[in-house]
Amino acid sequence: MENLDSLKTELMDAVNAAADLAALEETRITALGKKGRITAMMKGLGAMDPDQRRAAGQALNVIKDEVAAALDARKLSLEDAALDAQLAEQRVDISLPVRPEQEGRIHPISQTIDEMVAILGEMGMTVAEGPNIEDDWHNFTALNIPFDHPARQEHDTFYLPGDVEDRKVLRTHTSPVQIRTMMQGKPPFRIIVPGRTYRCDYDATHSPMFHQIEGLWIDERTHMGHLKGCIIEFCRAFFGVDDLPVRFRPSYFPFTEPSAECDIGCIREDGQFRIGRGDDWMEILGCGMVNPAVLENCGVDSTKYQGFAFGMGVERMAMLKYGIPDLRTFYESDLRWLRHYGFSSLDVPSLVGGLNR
Ligand code: 2U9
Repeated sequence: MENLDSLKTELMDAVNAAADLAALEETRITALGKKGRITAMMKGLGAMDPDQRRAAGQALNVIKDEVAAALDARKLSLEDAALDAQLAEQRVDISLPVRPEQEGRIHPISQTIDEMVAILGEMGMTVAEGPNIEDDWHNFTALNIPFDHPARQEHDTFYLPGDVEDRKVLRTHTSPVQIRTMMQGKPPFRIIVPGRTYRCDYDATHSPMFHQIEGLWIDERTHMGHLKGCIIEFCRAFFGVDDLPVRFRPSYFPFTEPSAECDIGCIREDGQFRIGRGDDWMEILGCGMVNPAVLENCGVDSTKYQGFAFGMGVERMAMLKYGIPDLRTFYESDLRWLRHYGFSSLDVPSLVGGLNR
């Protein structure tokens, strides 16, 4: 039998001297492994007489526990040190400014949608999404758009190849998402639907792909007063003019009854206009109370539920707010244009943090 005290001292010294986890594992094997020093001594107990064996066995067990505990403690401290070293080595200097040439910009379309979502979200509306490729029923029929309506004509709408009876269409508005939401869920509905829409049109004020945002609010007692309050509040928050004049003119859409177009106050000077004052008006969106026929098409009981809807073009709203004169520049991917009109990714629009005004 080795001298137990000197064995313990030797093993403890080796544990404390282990410089890394690999060296510590070597020490563990030397002490406690199958052929380790303590294990070998345990095996040697069998050759002793019973009294010696009991005393030596107890002493060995104490040393074994102490060495095992020291190994565990050293392992933890080496792991901590390894983690500290890794963190120090991989440290990111967050105070380092972004290199100007790598700084991205938020596109004015995304910025405008984010601002609209911030305002309408604050009123309790949540964003809904749906497919860009639709069927005739969701895009037209469910919305009470008659078969002979001009919007259905080939030269206004992008149809995908296929049988005329069940051909697919690039959605001409985001309204099919409201149809899908109502068919899948239960009222009340309070949703906004931003997204891409497609119409066969191309000139300085029309693009074959453009963006819309639409809203739908359906509940048991929602009325025209709620529609007006929501739209007036939205226009004032979006343009950042607290007393912005807003008016509603009667109009017609198949999916709303009654329907209205909404204008905001502006003044035109030398071909330029300023929003918020003056005696002129500018049309910005369409709205109305959802036609009961549309609710019934979606399985919503129109004797119990009613509500309003509205829709507007995102590009048009962005052009008005940010003074962007030509629609086509939105899609040209010109980085100089984006650096001029784009927004910092760090300025996330919110009513508390502030919309860009
Ligand atoms: C459902 C019921 C009603 C959405 C509405 C308008 C009026 C409207 C145009 C504005 C400019 C589209 O981008 S634009 O050309 N939109 O005037 N949209 S009410 O009404 C709905 C939608 C879905 C189920």
